[in-house]
Amino acid sequence: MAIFKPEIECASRTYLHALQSEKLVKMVENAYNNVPFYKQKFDEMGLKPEDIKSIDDISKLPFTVKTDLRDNYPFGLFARPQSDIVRIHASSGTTGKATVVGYTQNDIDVWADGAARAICAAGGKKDDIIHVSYGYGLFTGGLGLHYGAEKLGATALPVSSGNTKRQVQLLQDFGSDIICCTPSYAMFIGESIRDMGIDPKSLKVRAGIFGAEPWTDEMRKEIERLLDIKAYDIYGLSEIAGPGVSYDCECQNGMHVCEDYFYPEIIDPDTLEVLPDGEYGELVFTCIGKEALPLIRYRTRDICALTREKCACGRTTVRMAKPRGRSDDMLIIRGINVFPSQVEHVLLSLNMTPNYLIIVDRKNNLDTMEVQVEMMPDMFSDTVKSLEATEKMIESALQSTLNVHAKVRLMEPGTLPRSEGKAKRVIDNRQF
Ligand code: DLL
Repeated sequence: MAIFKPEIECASRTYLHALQSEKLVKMVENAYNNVPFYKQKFDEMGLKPEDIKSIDDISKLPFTVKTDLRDNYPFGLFARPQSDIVRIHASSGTTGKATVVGYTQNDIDVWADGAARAICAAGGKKDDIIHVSYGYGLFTGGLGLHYGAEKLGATALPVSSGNTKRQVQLLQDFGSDIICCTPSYAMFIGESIRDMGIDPKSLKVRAGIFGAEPWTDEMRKEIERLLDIKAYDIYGLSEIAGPGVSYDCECQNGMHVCEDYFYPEIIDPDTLEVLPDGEYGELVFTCIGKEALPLIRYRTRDICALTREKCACGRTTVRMAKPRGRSDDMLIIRGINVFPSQVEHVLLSLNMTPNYLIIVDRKNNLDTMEVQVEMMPDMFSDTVKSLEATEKMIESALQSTLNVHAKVRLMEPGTLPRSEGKAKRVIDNRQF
């Protein structure tokens, strides 16, 4: 299968090391000179940009966490003036404020390059139609794969998510070759095709690029069976770029990281020590190829492991395992990130009690979310009608903050479980 950028994807480890070193030195200068947050951090540590001479010095650098983005909301960590920013995306923050990411034209090119590598690794070619069913908007999924498809020279089909019958119709009528969406939506489309009595073999689609949420190899097999395609994993996060930070090749044996742009490390989330290849820990990225948001040692909270063993596909870039979970409490519901603290924030802003429980399930392969919240004692005497109206009001407030529908159930005061230690806020019945 073709390789989009063999000079990088198949480069020697020595070459990659030299390239990463050169890029790290530049990015550290950019961060220090243009982002007051980093200047202050370096100064407090007594660290100077000149102390960083190669990628081997990376462990001298401070970590960055999601709350640093929130504390500098919205544009405080940007290293470029507004006039150089050509795009903004955002994802869920831990409370009411989103995590905001800015891109220069070069950053968009870097990101599109990563996404193009991913599509090419999934067998995508110039004469393919790439059916993009990730959401378009502030979420990076839709536009990420879209620009990747164009960069590859293929035809991007910006369907966006939802309206499953129309998705199927377009797959039939346009003869899309590759479909991109979340794995749970791929399952749903596959089942809809089956329920509509359509033989998946009658569709031209031959591969899918699925990510934005955890999924298992069993689910991969099921999607491959339902849609009669080969299913490829793709990973990314808004803070670093979006989809295409890493991607599956035909060996489906770990995702190749675009390590000329995003330098990965695995750390022990408690001691913050760097762990050797093969050991599971928290994934950390340094954006050595980006201008507007040069994040240093960004803690993704995703738990996974790295390997630098050469892959049978010929690529030499480091591979990451499928993320196994998170070192924080973030949930991914239908591909959208949700923090329990966001739910709490909404409830408190509506003067509700902070006694709540989130129940996540998967029905017909689609994630569902229910928020049980205890009534205030004075609500207990309200009529059923007014309680239903309150539930609807909370549902709509949650929808507008989380971008995900959550069913709300008001519970009698004192009925939700109490804990003597950490409150248990989430019951996740899904099997990953
Ligand atoms: O989900 C970017 C993306 C879009 C990736 C489309 C792949 C395809 P965020 O909304 O910022 O960005 O969410 C990032 O989603 O830290 C992981 O926890 C999770 N995630 C993303 N891809 C995968 C994957 C996009 N392939 C967060 N497997 C990340 C498991 C994934 N988890």
